[in-house]
Amino acid sequence: MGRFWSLLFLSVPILGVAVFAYAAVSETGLMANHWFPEDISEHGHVIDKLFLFILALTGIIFVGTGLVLFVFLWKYDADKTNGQPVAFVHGSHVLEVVWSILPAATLFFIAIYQMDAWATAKMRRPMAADGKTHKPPTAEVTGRQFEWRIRYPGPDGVLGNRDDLFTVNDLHIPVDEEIVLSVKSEDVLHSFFLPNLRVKQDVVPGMQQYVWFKPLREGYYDIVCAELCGWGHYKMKGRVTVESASKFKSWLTQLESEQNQAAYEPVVASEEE
Ligand SMILES: [Cu+2]
Repeated sequence: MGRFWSLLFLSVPILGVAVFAYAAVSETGLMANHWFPEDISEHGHVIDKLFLFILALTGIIFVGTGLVLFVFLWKYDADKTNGQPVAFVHGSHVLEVVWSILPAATLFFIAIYQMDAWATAKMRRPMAADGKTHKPPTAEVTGRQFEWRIRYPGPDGVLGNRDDLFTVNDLHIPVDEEIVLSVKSEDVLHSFFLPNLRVKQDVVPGMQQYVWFKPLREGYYDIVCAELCGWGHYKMKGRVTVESASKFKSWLTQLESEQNQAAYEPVVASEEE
């Protein structure tokens, strides 16, 4: 029976690595597209590199731990007579220190190693053409249970006034341009996730966040919520349309005319009546 368990535990690292490798290389069949979604962003490769580095590091430790577990189960099989009495040990100070310092040093290394990636993704917010102020957001995205509300500045180019344009789950952005989005939440914790652009930002009510990226390929891509935010979390899905600057402009113009037609003009009672 001990042999069975040791082989079962040995299958964990083997199957684990095999499935990962198969998903990464297969282009058709069951596991196709189970690896990274297509990267269409200028800085996406930085995130992917970091991800793969951490995956390799944890993968090696995972396989090593699995193998050690197998060896011990196999060697000290209870069905076999080992002949030696069980030794009682109090533990080892040396081992405790070693297995505390090693992970701490590794984490410290990763913290230093990823500093530039973090700064590019989260701290170096793009500047406007004048070089003094931050680039204003192309649109504002507000997560709420269970949709993404999107707001564009109207013809005056300023967000937050009467001529703003609204859509739901339908974000359009121009290709080959540095895009800044302002992201917020109206109710609970959501996570604004654009898998193809390698952008993910948690949002909580009362906090204003900015994300930025540069899309390099036109097409339709997903917006998803990456934080369990309630019963309808699974359907909190929107669409990003990356299109040419001229198409984007005409889409905005069309949105504007549709919205003007639908606008409710309050009836002001005249003084004569
Ligand atoms: Cu959500």
